[in-house]
Amino acid sequence: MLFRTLALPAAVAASITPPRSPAVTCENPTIRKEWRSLSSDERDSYISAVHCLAKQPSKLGLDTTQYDDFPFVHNALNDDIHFVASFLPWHRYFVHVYEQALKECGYTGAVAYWDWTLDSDDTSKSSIWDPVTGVGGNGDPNNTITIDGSTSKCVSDGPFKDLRPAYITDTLVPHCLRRNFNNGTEQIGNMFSEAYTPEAIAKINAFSDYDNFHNELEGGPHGAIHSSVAGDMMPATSPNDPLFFLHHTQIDRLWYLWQQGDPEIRTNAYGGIKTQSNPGEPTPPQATLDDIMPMLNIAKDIPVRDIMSTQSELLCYTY
Ligand SMILES: [Cu+2]
Repeated sequence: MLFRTLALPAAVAASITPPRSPAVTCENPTIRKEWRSLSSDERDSYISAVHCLAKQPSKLGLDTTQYDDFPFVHNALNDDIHFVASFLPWHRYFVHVYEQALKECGYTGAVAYWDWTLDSDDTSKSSIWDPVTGVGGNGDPNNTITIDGSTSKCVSDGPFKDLRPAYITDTLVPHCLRRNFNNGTEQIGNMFSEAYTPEAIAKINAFSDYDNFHNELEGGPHGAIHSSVAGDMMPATSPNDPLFFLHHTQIDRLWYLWQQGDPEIRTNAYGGIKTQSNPGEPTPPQATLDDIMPMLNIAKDIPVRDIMSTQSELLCYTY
């Protein structure tokens, strides 16, 4: 929308507050990049900031670190933020809060995304798992941890091999970072890549309404990556794995690209259910742009409306 300044007498003009326009509030949006197009300095700086967060005290007054605040909050809100309309805006906000935290820890760039469509030919062989240029690989069968009788593989290469996430869902149980690549069986196979090929994404993108677009994106590629990487990526404490944020930035990017397909209509296109439906209960309430997104004191609670455009004063980024 264009905002034209009319020629008014100075006194009158001064009394009128101009409407907020993206052109005024977000002049120089930061551009979020794919992980593999970061320079090695940018990567090092990002990784250092993650380790810095894992040394800072909790902002929630917990005995664990600021890094652990993210899985803690995600787990506590799990049922309010998944399989509901606010899945996309809530995670957009969550990634933004994480980005701000990385910046407080010295990172000067923008968060990066992992475009898994590029790897869907053979996901487990992707360069994203490279120990030097990527995020480290699958869990190591020779380095396992047994928690509550179940054994998982620890990531023993790459920049996050020494991370010690504190929580698994509601339990305080400091542990190694776990990954267990799979295709739904004991095999790695192609890690459910049929859900995130370029063709699969094009089909999702073809939905013109928010509700269908969101449901397909969350239930398809979003879920496929969580399930096939597994380990810490599976429980509601999935932000334990720094990969969570690269994955969710990609989900956010796909939403952004969908919005850009018809910005006039789709920037504020929103709808679907506000809360999860319980068996035997009446239809859940419908979501609106005025719904408040909780963030449990790692950031203030804000309405969905404030997060719909990435080119606002608050967010100010593009892809
Ligand atoms: Cu989530």
